[in-house]
Amino acid sequence: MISLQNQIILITGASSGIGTACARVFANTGAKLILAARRLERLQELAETLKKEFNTEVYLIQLDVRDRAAVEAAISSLPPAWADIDILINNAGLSRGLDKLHEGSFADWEEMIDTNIKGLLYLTRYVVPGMVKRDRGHVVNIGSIAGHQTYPNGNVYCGTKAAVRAISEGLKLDLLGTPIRVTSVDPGMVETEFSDVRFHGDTERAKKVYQGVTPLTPDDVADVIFFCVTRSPHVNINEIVLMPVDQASATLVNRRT
Ligand code: NDP
Ligand code: 8X3
Repeated sequence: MISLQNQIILITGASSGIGTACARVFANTGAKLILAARRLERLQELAETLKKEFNTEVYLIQLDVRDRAAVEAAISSLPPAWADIDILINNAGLSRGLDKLHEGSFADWEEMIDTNIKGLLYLTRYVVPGMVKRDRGHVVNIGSIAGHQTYPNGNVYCGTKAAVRAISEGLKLDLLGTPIRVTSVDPGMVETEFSDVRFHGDTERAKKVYQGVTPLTPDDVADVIFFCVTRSPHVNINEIVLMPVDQASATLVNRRT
């Protein structure tokens, strides 16, 4: 297992769910964390907690990953002590709506495509050249079971996660000959704000998604990411699919109630 002491880790979507769990797991390793999301207040609260609990050095970026110029500015203006990113965790993402394709919302589609695909690409494009130059680095993309199996009404979200899977594979191919690692971590059902966001704040509907099952927790996913980034430098975990025991496929879930 390699040490993460003084490694610089950039986590997008750190204000909630899997991103926050990653920040907590890595905060306890001696790594320095760059945390990015739109909700700066949440990041500030998280940073305070991590400093208090683990004495972690944290740098915050209020960032909408859909804004290419903002991503470029954020990465190019990092102070020298923070600029040499070792690990990029492309976690920011969301689903919007659960509609038949022919009845879907253009705004929902654009938000998902701009965040899950284009945002991930922007971060990758601005961060990876530095990794290539320094001859070290690891990119972890958060995909989904939705990128392996399309489910009814999941159309565009599933399409974005299939794209993440293809992009991870493409990046791995293009980085062959460098020591940079690329991993796609693809969870099934994880209880986070994901369903609240999908259903535009309809909390009752969101709660039903997790009713009668034991879903994954964000910590379960962060644990797997920790495993991937701490393997020996010659080992690349290409892809991991993790699911709750109560889930057999994107659509087949064992509900006890
Ligand atoms: P949450 O809604 O809890 O967290 C999503 C995070 O993404 C938030 O921190 C949010 O921050 C950030 N985000 C969303 N849009 C943007 C944006 N435009 N710019 C910057 N940050 C953004 O959901 P999860 O933790 O579940 O989701 C994390 C990732 O995991 C996503 O890629 C999701 O697709 C994936 N995933 C989730 C699963 C699940 O069942 N929950 C299963 C499989 C994959 P803010 O709003 O502050 O900007
Ligand atoms: C999130 C998991 O199955 O709700 O990517 O799409 S699912």
